[in-house]
Amino acid sequence: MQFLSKGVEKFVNDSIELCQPDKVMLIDGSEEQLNALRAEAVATGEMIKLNEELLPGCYLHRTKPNDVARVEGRTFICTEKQETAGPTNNWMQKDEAYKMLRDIYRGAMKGRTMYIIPYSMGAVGSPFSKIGIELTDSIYVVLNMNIMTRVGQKVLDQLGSSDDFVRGLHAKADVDAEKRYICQFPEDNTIMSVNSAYGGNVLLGKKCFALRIASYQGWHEGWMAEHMLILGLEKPNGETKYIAAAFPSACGKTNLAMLIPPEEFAKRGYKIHTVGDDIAWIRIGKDGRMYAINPENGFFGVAPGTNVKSNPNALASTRKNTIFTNVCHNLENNTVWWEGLDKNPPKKAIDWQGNPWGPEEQAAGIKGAHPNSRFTAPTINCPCLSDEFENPQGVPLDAIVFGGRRAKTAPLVYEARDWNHGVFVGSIMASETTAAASGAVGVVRRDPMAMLPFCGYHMADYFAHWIEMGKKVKHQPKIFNVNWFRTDEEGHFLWPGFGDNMRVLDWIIRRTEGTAKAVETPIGYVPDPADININGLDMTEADIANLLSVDKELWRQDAEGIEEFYKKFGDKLPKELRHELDVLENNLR
Ligand code: GTP
Ligand code: SPV
Ligand code: MN
Repeated sequence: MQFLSKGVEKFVNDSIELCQPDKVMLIDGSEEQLNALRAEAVATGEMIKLNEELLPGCYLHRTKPNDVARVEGRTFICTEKQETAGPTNNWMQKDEAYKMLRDIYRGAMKGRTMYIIPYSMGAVGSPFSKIGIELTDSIYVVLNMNIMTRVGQKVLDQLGSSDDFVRGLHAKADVDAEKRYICQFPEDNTIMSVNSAYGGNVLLGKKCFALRIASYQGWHEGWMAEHMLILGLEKPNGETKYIAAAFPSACGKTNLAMLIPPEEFAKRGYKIHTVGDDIAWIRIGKDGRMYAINPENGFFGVAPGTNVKSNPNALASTRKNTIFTNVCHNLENNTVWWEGLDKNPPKKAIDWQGNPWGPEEQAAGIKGAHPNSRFTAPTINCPCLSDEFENPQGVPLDAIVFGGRRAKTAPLVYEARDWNHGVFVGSIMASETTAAASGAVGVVRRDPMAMLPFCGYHMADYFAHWIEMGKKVKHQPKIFNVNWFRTDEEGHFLWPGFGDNMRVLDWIIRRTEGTAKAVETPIGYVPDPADININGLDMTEADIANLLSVDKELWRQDAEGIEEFYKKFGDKLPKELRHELDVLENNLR
């Protein structure tokens, strides 16, 4: 095949020779072509067309039960030297990885069609944006990429004869979990994903490119790729402040990004505008502030727990032109259902594994939807999408927020003393694992900046890059840490969360403006309990004080865990972070 870009031409032709597809199809982005693919996927049973009246343009897809989440154990950073990937990544020597992978890809598309997907991360032509070419043998991937990114001929036109694009080769092969590999080659702008057909493993623009490859690019080019939502908080005076927040997978980014303020705030005119729910690319603007774009064009959101109360905006986003993956198929009206959607589970349904499902199965504790089942919804469906979503320059950040799932230790919110302390706060993040990745759920692990599974290079270099960026930026965003997940002795959440998180955002914004009070503690500034607005909440100031308490003994234990974690990085750990840990230990003495 011929392309204006000789790099694209070589990549496509080499891949055709390796994978030996029967047919090759260039995805031009036209509705005719996409409709034909939808019809084909329905005809082969790959996707199920849902009720056109209730869910227009929506489809259901089930992946194999062994292929329902990211696979961190089989995800590799492949570089010349191990030092580049660092101690927190699985590593393979890149030439050895290419050799091993070529054997798996050889002939893998025989009898299948290879689709060529030109896509742009970020608005086509924005100075922030980057282009990728994904080759895949999966219509599901084509249709998801068409929602999650900007796809088609317009992207090739933008690329022109340039070779500056990220190569992504995906083959379902036999969906053999033993031969599954998600390999990133950051030195070569290349991704190879094989033997999976599930979301984060195969929608290569998302975690593989926009975080693993892009974080490495950002390190070299002076910008940052982060696992962050971006939201605009509009105040009654019409001014909008922007916040980016990093929480690990399935820890509340989509929910916070689409938050609906409680009555107490709504009646005064506060509004939240969604810019992004998962990924932020951050650059320093000419005015010395940090600017962020959301490089994606859709939401790949967790379905279970999404309902009219918890996240009406997310639910509304899924009512048309959405692809559902591994949710429960409601046969009563050919729609979808998942745990936590409503108290009305279908009597006649098919579960995420393709088995009949109804009241009996439910009573037996069998789930209708997989805990990591997802919706792929276009951003334009979101009722609270920010007017700035397409702004090629991004939005200026006033605050950066870190957070995780901690039953104890971390208070509801605290503020870092300065930028370097904020980098420290991000670097020591810990959170309970979730169903978003295969493996045990509920185990506390260190997940710095929510990037442990997504940083494409040595984590100590990544920390150093954060510190460097702080030096370069004239107006540093303030840095905070939040924890919506503190529990009592019986394991009940102490904080109502969801819309009420607005009360914490309000304090954060007032801190950036210098109008809210705080108390100094060994770990940083926490609010004066009286400064968290609890009007309309069934809570007392004493409850808030409890949520904000800093238990020195628990923090001493945490500091020991941080010492252990930091040991991994040896001499490469930036001295600024070593200093912050010394300060913390001293404060706790
Ligand atoms: P990824 O898409 O995997 O990156 O996840 P995410 O960070 O966007 O998480 P999401 O918003 O989808 O939330 C994941 C789970 O956390 C859902 O089951 C939510 O119901 C739950 N959750 C979100 N916000 C809150 C909160 O404020 N409090 C409590 N208790 N649960 C929450
Ligand atoms: C996450 O796991 O953080 C996700 C879903 O956003 S996935 O695309 O599978 O990575
Ligand atoms: Mn995510």
